[in-house]
Amino acid sequence: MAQDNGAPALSVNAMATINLTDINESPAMGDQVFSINENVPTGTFAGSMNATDPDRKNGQTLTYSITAGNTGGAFAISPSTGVITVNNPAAVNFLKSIRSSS
Ligand SMILES: [Ca+2]
Repeated sequence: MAQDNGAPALSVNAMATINLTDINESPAMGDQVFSINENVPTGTFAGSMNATDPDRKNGQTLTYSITAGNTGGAFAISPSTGVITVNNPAAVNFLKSIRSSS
């Protein structure tokens, strides 16, 4: 409302419409710990990462990738599903892991 200071005071009412613009929000994903046996074949399921994104309802999709710690290309991740599988069985060897870390 807007009102003047005349006598009598007169006023007017109008409605304000505020449009909200949807902005891109970050996806969320928690750390995960998985356990598998050593010496398993290529393609063995090792775990699944599961990220969420508030913008998924707007048609956004998520793409998964491994960015660090994948020594020897031991694992592969499905870009579309986040499923992690064994990619290089020779790099998934318990004794070799102990040796390389000591
Ligand atoms: Ca987003």
